[in-house]
Amino acid sequence: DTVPIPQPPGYPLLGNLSDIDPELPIASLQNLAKQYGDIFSLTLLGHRRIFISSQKLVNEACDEKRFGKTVQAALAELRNGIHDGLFTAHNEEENWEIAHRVLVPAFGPLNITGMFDDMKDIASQLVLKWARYGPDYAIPTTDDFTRLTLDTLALCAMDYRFNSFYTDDMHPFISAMTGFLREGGARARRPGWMSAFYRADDAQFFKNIEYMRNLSSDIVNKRVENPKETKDLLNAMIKGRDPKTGKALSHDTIIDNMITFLIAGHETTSGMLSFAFYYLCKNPEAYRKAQEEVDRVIGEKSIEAHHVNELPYVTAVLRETLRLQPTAPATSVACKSPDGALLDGKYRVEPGEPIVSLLPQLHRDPAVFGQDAEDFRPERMIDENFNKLPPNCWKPFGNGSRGCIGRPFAWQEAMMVTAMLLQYFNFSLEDPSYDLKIKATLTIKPKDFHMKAALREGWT
Ligand code: MNH
Repeated sequence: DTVPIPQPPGYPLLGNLSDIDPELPIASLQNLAKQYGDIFSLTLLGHRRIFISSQKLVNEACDEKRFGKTVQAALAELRNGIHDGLFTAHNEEENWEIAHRVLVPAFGPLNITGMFDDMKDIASQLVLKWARYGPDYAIPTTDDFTRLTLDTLALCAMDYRFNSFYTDDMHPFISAMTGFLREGGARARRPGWMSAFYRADDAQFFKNIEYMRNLSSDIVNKRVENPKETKDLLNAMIKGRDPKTGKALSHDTIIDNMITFLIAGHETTSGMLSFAFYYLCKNPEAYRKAQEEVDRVIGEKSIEAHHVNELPYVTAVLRETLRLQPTAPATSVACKSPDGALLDGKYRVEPGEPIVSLLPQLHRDPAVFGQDAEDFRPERMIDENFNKLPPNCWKPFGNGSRGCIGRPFAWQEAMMVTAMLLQYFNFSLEDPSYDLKIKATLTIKPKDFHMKAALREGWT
């Protein structure tokens, strides 16, 4: 027997549009989950969407034999600029398979370790900036971490320097990309008939795409004409051949994926670092343990790649940060069978209907994380506890074959930066009464979060 999926009452034409705060959609959805339970549906722009948020249901939706990624809403709009690049490709698209097989080794441990020195180069620029500005400077935490993650990606992906720490204005590529992402989200929220009123925004959207693609195209051409022996992702894409078909990536596919890495990799990683430092500042005991570990393992030496694997408590801090604040807060799948599916044996889902996993709610499932699920407690993420968690209860990097290919990249970068910062500075909240506020675009990050950084003794 089937049971109807709970749905809040809506309005004709508008459906449930008014249930969603356009400034913070994820918070609205979390509130609906608290009210309606671990499965509910909404009608948005004429289509039904299903939202799930318990380990039990998400675990079922992670079965790749029955369900697969669907490219919806803002992600679908981004296809105007990055087409069938890895992140925005539909499951059946051949270019996804080819690029996936070519790029998996490039994101493997060996290659990522090879990028350590470039990552450290950019991280050192951040350390220098904060050291020079001094202990009273109100650090614009998220902006500076975004400078860091963008510059790191550009350097490691294509040996290009944005030099964000040396200029007041962001590089024009960055404003084009930010505009592209912002407008992609806005387009996804307005009904098609409204587009007539948005001609100027449309024009800007496509101008931004053109700018990003032209700059990327120049970089690719320059590399093809002047080959260079580096281990960056661009070389992997130019030289790589698909082991199965022998095919190379086309010029356009290389551009799609180069822009994809910058988009998929910068805000997610910068948000993770920002939230991690927020939680450390708010939880002195966790802060003390993390810093003690860094002092014991690295001391006053200069950090090296192997250190990243020798810091279990810092690892747990980042895992716990992504549990409470998964910076890519939702992923969506649809069922593969043309007959539809029954979720939990009773909720009927039609073919193609998006089933969205609400990660911040999943990560607070009381059946898995208990009554203190809201608390920041890295201890629960230490390997011996982490490995005992039930399957698919912690999904900040997505699922299966469509999970994050950049995970080892992001992890090495964030571990290294966190360790270095704890090594050099003592941090505190700029405003001790600050409580977390969240800003949402495609990703989430802290809003108006400032901290102070005092150089530790020995470095001055
Ligand atoms: Mn990443 C896919 C989260 C860092 C490149 N990433 C995903 C997905 C999540 C995700 C979730 C699955 C999306 C979906 O199901 O629709 N990614 C993160 C987080 C971080 C992150 C939380 C950092 C923290 N990602 C990075 C970095 C890069 C990157 C860094 C690149 C260098 N991510 C990708 C790409 C995909 C992806 C590419 C798409 C993979 C695929 O579908 O083949």
